[in-house]
Amino acid sequence: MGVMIDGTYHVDDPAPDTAPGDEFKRAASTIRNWITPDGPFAPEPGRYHLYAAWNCPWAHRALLTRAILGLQDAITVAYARPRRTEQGWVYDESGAFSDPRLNVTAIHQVYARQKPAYTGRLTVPVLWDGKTGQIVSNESADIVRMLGTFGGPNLYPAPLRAQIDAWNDRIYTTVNNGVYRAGFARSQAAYDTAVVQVFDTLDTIEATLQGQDWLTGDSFTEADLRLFPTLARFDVAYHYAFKCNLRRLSDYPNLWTYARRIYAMPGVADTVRFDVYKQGYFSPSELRNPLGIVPKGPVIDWSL
Ligand SMILES: N[C@@H](CCC(=O)N[C@@H](CS)C(=O)NCC(=O)O)C(=O)O
Repeated sequence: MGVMIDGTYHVDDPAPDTAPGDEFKRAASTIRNWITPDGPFAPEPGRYHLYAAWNCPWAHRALLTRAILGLQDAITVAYARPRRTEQGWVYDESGAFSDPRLNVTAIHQVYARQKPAYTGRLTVPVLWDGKTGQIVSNESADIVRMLGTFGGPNLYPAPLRAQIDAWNDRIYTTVNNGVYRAGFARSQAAYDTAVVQVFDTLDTIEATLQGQDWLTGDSFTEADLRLFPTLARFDVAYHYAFKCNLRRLSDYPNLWTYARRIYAMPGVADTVRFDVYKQGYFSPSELRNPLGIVPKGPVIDWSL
């Protein structure tokens, strides 16, 4: 996977993703403009374009927000191919994995248009502005929040914000990124720490969902939205590919019902591609899956 330095793409990545203690460390996003009613980035239908990949859980946050807020016609999407190449996330010239707006063949081509010249990782999701030709944001948490300015149900209502923030913090560290800290750990100790945290939080959520439908009580919020991408990938990918195998999602009665309740919400199933998750997470990797063989199972029924 490459990086960009001063607007130029470099195939070799000089900065490893590990911190002291052999723990996986995710780089911070750096393009963080905001959509606001009075501009310069105003919420106008048809103006913005989302660079996504079906298998990326951070892109999934943005796809879910688009679906749940009913913004499918307002925001266009380009889905990258499931497996990265030495060009990073790539797009075909046509078909299901092509870019209908700029017709780029790699995400680095979008970052290369940025002014001032971009330096950093070439990640998805990217929310791109067709009017200025610039990236609005490459931070999924911000994209989720700012798509709320287009209308639709409020997923971050003021009275619940403290609760949502607390869930988001814990779920980001120990679950959304926790599964990566387990799967990408470079030592037994780093893996042990991460995997225990994943299941501690899932156990807490299982207890919380005893007698209530959503994390904060009666209504679906951003906290539920941000948990779902990890749940959707759990049994098909993280359980095996990232060794998060103390339990399966489907072993938790409340969590499993909850995950299927979200899957049954209008538009949500259209954001999920279990086949692509397997292709992506079982990509050839010298450290984890040298031959890139994709397992056949598991067979899971997501209907309620
Ligand atoms: N902070 C970013 C993280 C996004 C991210 O790490 N995306 C991964 C794919 S799941 C990526 O594109 N990685 C490419 C790279 O780091 O080179 C966000 O949440 O938007």
